[in-house]
Amino acid sequence: MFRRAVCPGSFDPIHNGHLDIIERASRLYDVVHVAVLVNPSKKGMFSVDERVAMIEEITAGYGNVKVESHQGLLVDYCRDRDIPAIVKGLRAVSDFDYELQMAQMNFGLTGVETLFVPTNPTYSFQSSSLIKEVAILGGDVSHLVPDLVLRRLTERIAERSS
Ligand code: COD
Repeated sequence: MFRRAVCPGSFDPIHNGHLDIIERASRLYDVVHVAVLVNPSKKGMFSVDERVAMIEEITAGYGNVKVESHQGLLVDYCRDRDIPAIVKGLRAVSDFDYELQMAQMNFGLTGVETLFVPTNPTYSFQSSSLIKEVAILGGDVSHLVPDLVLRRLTERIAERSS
């Protein structure tokens, strides 16, 4: 039986901190699902399809990563695909309270486990929202995101300002 896990998130857009967790999960599990969760009340910088396409291209070399979007509860995504584990990166104590609540809620709903991976300190300050803010205001984010994401971010910001 394949050992499966899911790395869920908004990934708007994916950055090097996310990628570090996905790569580490891909060494621990036979198949890693990356689930781009749709939040209908939140308009992102990138559409969900654009996020999925970027992550697919960036993770293609890992060989065991499957990228999909999902609208609804994460536990339903896991149940429909027989995924017993959710892998999350923990950046700091400030992440812990909310992540613990979600882990306990998800376990209570269907028994799915959550495993926390301590973030690599190199990436612990990274978040998609800060990266977008810095990029929009003209700062250099080239060391924080994969090259493909940097190109798409630059294009999107140029489109919006034209
Ligand atoms: N380094 C390492 N890991 C990181 C970093 C970093 N710098 N930043 C983020 N991460 C990891 C974290 O594990 C994070 O959870 C994940 O990457 C995704 O990050 P984001 O910012 O893209 O995504 P979030 O935090 O918006 O994702 C929240 C979810 C979409 C996972 C959550 O809201 C959810 O499960 N929604 C589905 C609906 C649902 O089931 N709700 C009930 C929850 S109990």
